[in-house]
Formats: sequence, C-alpha cells, structure tokens
Amino acid sequence: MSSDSCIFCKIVNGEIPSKKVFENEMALAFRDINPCAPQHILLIPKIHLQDLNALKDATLAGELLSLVPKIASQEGFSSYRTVINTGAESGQTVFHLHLHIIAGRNLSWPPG
Ligand code: IU
Repeated sequence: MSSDSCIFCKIVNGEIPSKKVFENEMALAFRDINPCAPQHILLIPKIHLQDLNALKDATLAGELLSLVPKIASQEGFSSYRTVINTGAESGQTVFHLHLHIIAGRNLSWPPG
C-alpha cells in the first residue's frame, strides 16, 4: 500500500532517486538527503505507515528493528544512534514511518 502524496513512497516506488544502502521485501534504507552527522541513514517500511503509532504488525516491527544492527554492521558503525520521531512536536517532518540511523561523530544527550 502506498500513498500518492508521500515522498518516501515515491522513493520506494523508484519515482524519486535515493542513495540506497539496503533493500528487502519489507524495507528500504537510504542515505538522508540532509545528513545531521557524517553518516545518516533512514530505514523505512515499504508500505505506507504514517508513523510509529500506525505500526501494528509485530512481524514488520521486529524486521525493522532487527535490520538496524545489520545495516550498522554493513556500514561499519561501531557506535550509532537510532531515532524515531513521532508527531510534529517531536520533530517528525515526513509522515512515513522512518528510523534514523546516525553515526560518525560524538552525539550529545539529551537531544534538543
Ligand atoms: P523527520 O524525523 O521526519 O524529521 O526526518 C525526516 C528526514 O527525512 C530528514 O532527516 C530529512 O533530511 C530526510 N529527507 C530525505 O532524506 N529525503 C527527502 O526527500 C526528504 C527528507 I522531503
């Protein structure tokens, strides 16, 4: 299922190019167009889900979470941060569920 107006669905469908780092039948990972660190990857489900609240499928949830360390390993990240913004006030700007995988510099805590 995809949304005609969703930019990440267009990336999944190949209508918009992306720098792909991983793909399988359920998920796609690509480099963030505006990286906030030397390494910044977005991992998304191929189906359109607005945000984490819409993720009801435990199999897909497990798949996405288990892909994070696989992609981190593939990319050679020894240390990394995974972020899921949910809702505009959290900083979510693209309303297709995505996991940020951020690495390559020291990251402060708490986030802004
Ligand atoms: P956020 O959690 O919704 O704020 O993250 C959206 C991310 O999507 C953000 O880091 C953008 O730089 C990134 N992005 C992208 O990689 N390609 C795009 O075409 C668009 C946003 I629009």
